[in-house]
Amino acid sequence: MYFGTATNQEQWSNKEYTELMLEQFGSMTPANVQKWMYTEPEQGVFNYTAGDEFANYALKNKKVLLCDTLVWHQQYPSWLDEKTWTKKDLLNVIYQHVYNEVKHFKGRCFSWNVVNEALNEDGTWRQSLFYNVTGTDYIETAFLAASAADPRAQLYYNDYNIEYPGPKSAAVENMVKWLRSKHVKIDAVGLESHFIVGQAATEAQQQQQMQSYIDLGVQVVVSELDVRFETLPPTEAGLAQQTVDYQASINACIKVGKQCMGISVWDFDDEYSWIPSSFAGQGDADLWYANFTTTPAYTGVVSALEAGIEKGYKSKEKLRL
Ligand code: 9MR
Repeated sequence: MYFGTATNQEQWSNKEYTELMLEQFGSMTPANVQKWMYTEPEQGVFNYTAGDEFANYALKNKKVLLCDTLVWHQQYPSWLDEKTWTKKDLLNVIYQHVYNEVKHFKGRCFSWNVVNEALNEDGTWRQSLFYNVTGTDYIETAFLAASAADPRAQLYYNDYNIEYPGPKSAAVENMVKWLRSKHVKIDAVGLESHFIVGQAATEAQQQQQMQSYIDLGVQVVVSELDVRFETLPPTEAGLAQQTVDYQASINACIKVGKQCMGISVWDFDDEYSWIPSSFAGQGDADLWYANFTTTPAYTGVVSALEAGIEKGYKSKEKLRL
């Protein structure tokens, strides 16, 4: 099992940040540099400079490299929207993009988030460029291209609000069944786990939902965990609740056993969190405050992980927290 974080190179010039990252985490996910807009800025012109820098740095520091993301309705290049595509041509473009990128990083990525966030909250398909032109064929094409390019990389479907039973998680289950029935390689579901303090899925709900995916023959990961406050500053009671909310995900992952392969937080220090720019006035979602002191949730996460290790659920390897 790994316990890791998403990060960006821009932050690595901060020594305090980088020391913590290298000391505390067992895996690294690039929060941006492997996304389509950066890796294929013009059609057929690939740029892996920043992605390579990230990958090599992570591996040099003996981190598990979790690669992110191949097909997503955000952060894709503008040329995709500037043309009117036939289904055949767009599927070909998707195949070429995924194949080229996965091949480039072959042997370095433990996993790929192949398709991100393809569903609406009610379990219907998101009306993205990809869906509008190809229907659900783009999903199959992306997974096929990824498995052809690197048969050893773990291939994930990754989404949020799929950590508990409901229409969206039911739709993910159907997607897994559909891909598996067609013998398309999909290894795990990534549960992003972007929660709000006091509104997170409970440990029991998360364990139940993880088990539902596992029962379909795939594994699970907690891929982007954070628990944000809707109003700031946090109260003492809020901090205690945030700790419980963080622990719910850790404990659920531990309880389902090896089939939950790992947990990543999406940024670990509030200074660099994505939250304030996406949710004005919200924040303090991470395990360290902006000034690099630990939050109560950090202590709670460490004790939940240690309890899991003692019970023998997890190996200590790669687990730095
Ligand atoms: O952390 C990423 C941030 O730097 C980008 O500006 C943002 C663009 O939407 O994407 C963030 O990462 C997202 C991830 O790729 C998918 N799940 C939600 C994450 C937070 O938005």
